[in-house]
Amino acid sequence: MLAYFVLPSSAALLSYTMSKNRIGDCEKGDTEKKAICLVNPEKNQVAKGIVHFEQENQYAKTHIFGNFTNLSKNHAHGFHIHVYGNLSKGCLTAGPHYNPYAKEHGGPHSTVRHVGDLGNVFSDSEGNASFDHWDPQIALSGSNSVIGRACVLHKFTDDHGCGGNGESKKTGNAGPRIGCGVIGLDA
Ligand SMILES: [Cu+2]
Ligand SMILES: [Zn+2]
Repeated sequence: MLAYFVLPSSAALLSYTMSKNRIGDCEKGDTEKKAICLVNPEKNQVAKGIVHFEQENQYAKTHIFGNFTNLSKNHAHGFHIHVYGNLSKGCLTAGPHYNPYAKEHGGPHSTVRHVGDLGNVFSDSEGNASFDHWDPQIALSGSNSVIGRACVLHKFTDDHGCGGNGESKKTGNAGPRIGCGVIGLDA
């Protein structure tokens, strides 16, 4: 008699727990996701790059790494994720920095930042650069997903919001957009 009352309720609890955290036998979001952004030069510009994104699950930091060529020599170029993947009028139609929480602009390690703030890409004496960063805010699924948005490379250096003017808190004074691409899913 006791078992009759206990069993259904534990079964209900178990099924509740399972439906909350699981889809079938799989934990929600436990599959690794990968994405790629081919950075192509804006009109009359030459900078290019390839950037990879890898996230083990939706709660993990996203590994963002890649290479750039034809940059200004020995220079820091601002690099961000902008909100739209629309490049119909070049990098301009990618819109502002991806900022789902309506915060001020910052650097990749700032507490207050746009989700899309990736800081700078640092070039060597030949204008080549590699980029390698683990990001706690950028995601490849869920509400902060950057899939279908754009990665944008700038002419000037991102001041991480420390430039002491209004533009610094919006764009980091990174200046014109010299290259961009859409972030798409990768195998
Ligand atoms: Cu930007
Ligand atoms: Zn920003």
